[in-house]
Amino acid sequence: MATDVATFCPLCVSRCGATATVDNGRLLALRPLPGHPTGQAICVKGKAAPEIVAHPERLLHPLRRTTPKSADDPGWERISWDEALTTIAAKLTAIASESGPEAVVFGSASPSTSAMSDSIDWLVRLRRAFGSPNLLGYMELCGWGRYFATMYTWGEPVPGAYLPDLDQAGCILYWGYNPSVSRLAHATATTAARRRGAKLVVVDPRRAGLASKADQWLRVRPGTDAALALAITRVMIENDWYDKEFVEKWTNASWLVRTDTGELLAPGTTTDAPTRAVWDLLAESCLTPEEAERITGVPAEQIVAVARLLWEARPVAFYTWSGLEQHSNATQTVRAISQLYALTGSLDKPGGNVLFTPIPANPIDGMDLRPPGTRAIGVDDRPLGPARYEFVTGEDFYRAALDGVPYRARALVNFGANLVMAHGDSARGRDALAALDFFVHTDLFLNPTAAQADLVLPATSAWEAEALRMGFETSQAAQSTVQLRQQLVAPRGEARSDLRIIFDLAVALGLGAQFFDGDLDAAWRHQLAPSGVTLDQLRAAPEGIRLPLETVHRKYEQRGFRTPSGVVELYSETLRQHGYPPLPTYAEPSLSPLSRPDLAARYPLVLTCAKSLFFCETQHREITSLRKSAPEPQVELHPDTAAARNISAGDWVRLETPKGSIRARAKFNVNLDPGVVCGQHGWWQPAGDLGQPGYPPFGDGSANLNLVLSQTPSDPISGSSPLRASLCEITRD
Ligand SMILES: Nc1nc2c(c(=O)[nH]1)N[C@H]1C(S)=C(S)[C@@H](COP(=O)(O)OP(=O)(O)OC[C@H]3O[C@@H](n4cnc5c(=O)[nH]c(N)nc54)[C@H](O)[C@@H]3O)O[C@H]1N2
Ligand SMILES: Nc1nc2c(c(=O)[nH]1)N[C@H]1C(S)=C(S)[C@@H](COP(=O)(O)OP(=O)(O)OC[C@H]3O[C@@H](n4cnc5c(=O)[nH]c(N)nc54)[C@H](O)[C@@H]3O)O[C@H]1N2
Ligand code: SF4
Ligand SMILES: [Mo]
Repeated sequence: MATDVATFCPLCVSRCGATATVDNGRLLALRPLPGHPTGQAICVKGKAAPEIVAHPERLLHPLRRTTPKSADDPGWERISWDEALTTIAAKLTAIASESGPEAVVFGSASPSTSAMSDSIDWLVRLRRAFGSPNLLGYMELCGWGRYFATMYTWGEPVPGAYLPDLDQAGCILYWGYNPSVSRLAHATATTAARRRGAKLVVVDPRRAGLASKADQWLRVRPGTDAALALAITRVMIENDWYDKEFVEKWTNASWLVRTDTGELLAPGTTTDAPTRAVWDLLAESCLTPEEAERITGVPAEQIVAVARLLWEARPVAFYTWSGLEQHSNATQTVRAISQLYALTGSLDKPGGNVLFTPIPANPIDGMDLRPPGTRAIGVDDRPLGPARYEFVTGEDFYRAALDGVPYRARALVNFGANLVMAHGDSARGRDALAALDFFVHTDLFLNPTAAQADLVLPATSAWEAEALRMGFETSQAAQSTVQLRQQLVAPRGEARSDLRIIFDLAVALGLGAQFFDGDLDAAWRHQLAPSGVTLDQLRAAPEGIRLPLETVHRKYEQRGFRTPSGVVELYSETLRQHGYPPLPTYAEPSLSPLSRPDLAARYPLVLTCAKSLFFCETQHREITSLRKSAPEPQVELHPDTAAARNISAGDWVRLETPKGSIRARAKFNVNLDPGVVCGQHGWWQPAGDLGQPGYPPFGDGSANLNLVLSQTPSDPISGSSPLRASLCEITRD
């Protein structure tokens, strides 16, 4: 008999509350769970959960390769879990004793695109307990701008942790973020906010998702967002459309700067040197709307109108994401938007960006286990970048594996990440993986990254194992909810949950003492203890338990900001001391028609990309119901751009960059700037049921966008790759 069980979908960052229908050991359906704070809706991917669980190509057993990495066929051979775990522990221990634990890099699929969100903190704990400072986790492509770049202004992650208070916002600003595709819970909350009268501003080269409903849609040229922000800021300043009290009291606007050295002087410092106030320097470094129009393509009048709207409709709540992360100027762009946001005075106020109070919990990510004395890969080159926070960029990892700089990365323990498809320079990624002495990959499917592994471990899907989620982030109600996702169906084959594998590995490595001797329940009890909620209570309440937590506003009035100076650092002395511009600046993207006129003649179009509603990143092309809706890789272009090249809608085209070419179908989009095209990454998997082919990740016939995109020249501060603004030409195939 079919039964309904409350659960949540962890396939993407939305983590939608859901009702699962289970019958006779099979998952039949996933539907919304309206009482759950993220349960208003389920997307097509969530609805496809039963197909994912039951897919015939799922990995079911641990496998060992039997041929050299250069061979076309890894010759996978089934082995037991015991043998797999013993082999991994022996290899990692040997490498650590020969080369130090830092030679072992740990990797994870992004928690925004996979159920690794269930276990990422425990993986970080394992890495730290093992002694490695190196986590390969897409920080430079996905999280840097939201989390760490903003630390240099706010001392805290805004908007990464300080999320938009959509329920009370007067004006919502989405900048390079399309939640209709990427985070359903934000999209539904935004629609509700619009209904009660909130204004909406969207900055995006495409009129996608909520952009079509926005009060203002700013069609920015990819990679020029900082120029736009600097012009909006200038209009705010010139018209007094900013929060003077906040700026004076809580930022360093009134502090003095030595004009001979650029040094920022703390209030009260005396000097004979010439000085100017930060505010004056800042105002001068902004752009006029006309200058910004020339750079960004956004009309000057619209820039003025948006500055006015932000002021009149405040409080402003904002979010930025992929559209701003993957650029050679990512850090400065985020700095410019942080500056603009500081002027609204909306931070940490109702309806602005706030820190929804989290459920009290014991931290499990093992900060206390960090061994002293290791140096993360990349920290020498970019001391303020991701490596400072123990994240390795793709390019730095490849260099460490291939060239031994700054030391040799010899092993990779990877959970899910499809590195070769997800980073630019795919072929270099494959070579880097082949150069490792040992590579173990855990996944549900054999992806092109797994093809370079020595061992492959089968992971359960989200519905085959329990998982604990403390906080659903998007509102106070969501952040107050703790839920233990139940095991709904038995694991397929010998698959184990990522969490089980992490704990088993820890025990095999002799780190059981830091992992509750492999006892997951004991680990969760420890994690939960400060919350007052017990594991038994959660098992009896599959829909989750909501705690009576309240958001605390204007925390800075009690304790200041968590920057070195205690105020919002519009002028960053930290950046200056490292040789970077202390005030937000605009730098032309590294691969643009203006910065590379030599390439622009041959590759005249600006190339960006965006996610698909139907798939997560490089996944899900094998799922029949999803592939039916989006059967082939597409590139969006303006009809005039197509006509000039004799291309009709639906034609197969070649997307050519200086690195090579890939295939895609032409999709017309009249709302695009004719000079801009938008591709899709992630195409490799066939959908057997539909007779839809796969595409080789490398070489002829490939549809892998990242094969022809490059990781460099990257952002000088973070190493972010220019995946969202480069140059290409489109021709008929
Ligand atoms: N359906 C689905 N959901 C997902 C994912 C998925 O693959 N599929 N992935 C998950 C992950 S890992 C992430 S990181 C999030 C990302 O979520 P989003 O950031 O919302 O994802 P994107 O659609 O890639 O990018 C957002 C918008 O940025 C625009 N854009 C491109 N270039 C620029 C630019 O230079 N400037 C500006 N201002 N905008 C630009 C694109 O047109 C796009 O509409 O989504 C998560 N959720
Ligand atoms: N050109 C271009 N490149 C991009 C992006 C872009 O927008 N444009 N986006 C970038 C971003 S934002 C990100 S986050 C990265 C994403 O890159 P990845 O994090 O590598 O994400 P996916 O491509 O979704 O691949 C996830 C892999 O994990 C496996 N997997 C899924 N769920 C689980 C699980 O629960 N456990 C385990 N062990 N494995 C699982 C999947 O089968 C798949 O093989 O790509 C980046 N690359
Ligand atoms: S939006 Fe994300 S979390 Fe929600 S149902 Fe779809 S895939 Fe699952
Ligand atoms: Mo991401």
